[in-house]
Amino acid sequence: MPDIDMNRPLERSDTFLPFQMMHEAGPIENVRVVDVTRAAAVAVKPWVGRGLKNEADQAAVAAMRRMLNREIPVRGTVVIGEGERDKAPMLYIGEEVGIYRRLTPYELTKLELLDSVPEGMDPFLKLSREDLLDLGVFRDVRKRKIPEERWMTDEELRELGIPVVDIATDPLEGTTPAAYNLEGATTVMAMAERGTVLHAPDIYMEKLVVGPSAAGQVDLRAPVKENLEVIRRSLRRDSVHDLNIVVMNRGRNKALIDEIRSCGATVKLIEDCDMMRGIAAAIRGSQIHALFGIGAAPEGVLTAIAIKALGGEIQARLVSRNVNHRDIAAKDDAAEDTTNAFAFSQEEIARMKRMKVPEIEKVLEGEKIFHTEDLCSSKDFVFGATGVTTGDLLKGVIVFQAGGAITDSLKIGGSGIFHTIKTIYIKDKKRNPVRMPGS
Ligand code: VTB
Repeated sequence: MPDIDMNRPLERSDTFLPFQMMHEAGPIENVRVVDVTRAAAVAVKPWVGRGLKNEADQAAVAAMRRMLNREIPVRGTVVIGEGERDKAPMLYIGEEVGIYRRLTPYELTKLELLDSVPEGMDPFLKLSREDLLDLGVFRDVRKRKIPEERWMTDEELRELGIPVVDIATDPLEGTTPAAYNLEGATTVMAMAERGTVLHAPDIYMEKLVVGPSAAGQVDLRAPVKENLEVIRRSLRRDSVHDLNIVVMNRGRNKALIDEIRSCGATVKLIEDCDMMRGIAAAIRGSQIHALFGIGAAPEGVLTAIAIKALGGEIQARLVSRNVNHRDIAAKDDAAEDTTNAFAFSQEEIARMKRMKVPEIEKVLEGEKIFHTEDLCSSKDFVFGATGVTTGDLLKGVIVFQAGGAITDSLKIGGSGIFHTIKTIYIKDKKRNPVRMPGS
């Protein structure tokens, strides 16, 4: 920190900072992603602790999609989402969302049946009322395609200042903690420039995540001991014993956990949600100094987007789903994982190819290391998250009997500005006046 002389006269540059903050955030960073994650978190709340994972997840997905399509002025394509179209009805990979999405004929039909076609549909939809009627009355309308030239192109939208984005989302990160009312369930959404986010299939990913001070100095291929030493030095700890490293409690990470412990560092074992814990590694005061080990790949890409905004680093390798996914303590035979992490099934290879994962040959050899920039190369981007149940970074949703809720969210983006957003909504302020959080 430079010394500030409080007695010197004010200069022009003193008032510059607030303007700089406003202008550094690009149009994508300014998209209201937290409105989307907040809606999802509040929608999940009634399902917390009910033991119903899918219902909790579906509540988040439906709320997100509705909010995106009604309120968020972008044209977005889901690149990391609920899965492939045939498996997921909503927020599937490839689905277009946002106010400026290209509506499906089915959606148009519904509009037509419910109402007259809203005038406001132009200027992004170049369809006449006759076109719509044409489409609308046929029963097989779902299969019909509206010719490309009828839609505003991405370029035309950009010229109007409308963001055209890739969307990465984990509508409910931690369906298990949500269903069992355990720590750390979160709703998550990120947006970046079109074509800048790795389309990661839903397989596993070996991750090494560190904060800004150790960024650029760790190496996923180096011995654990060396990486721990780099992290110790960068955080100015006297000893490796002061480091708290997060690893998922799974048989596939057993050897790694033993090694970290034998180097003297503490391991924080987690059952779920390695995304927010990875992000916490780049936030001082979170008591988390790094994340190591194998978790899921889509979550790894979302981690990368947030880590990039925070100036940290992630290094990652894609890993087959065949590795051990059981808790270390769950069964004795779960303890050892002798599977080759890179023995991908034919189906996994086909999926990677379909999703255009780069340098597949190297991936198959376990030699392809994805760095932060390989996972997200966008300059203008945004990441938002809202707590469902309380975790390391965010408090869970609180709902009032009298109607209303308190939510806790964070938002970060390309400019590096970090927003913590506490939202209090109360319907009946007579019975339930607004209070300072924590009082
Ligand atoms: C991981 C982790 C996620 O689910 O994917 C985990 O990255 C599932 O791992 O954050 P297993 O297949 O070993 O059970 C989460 O914890 C939550 O979605």
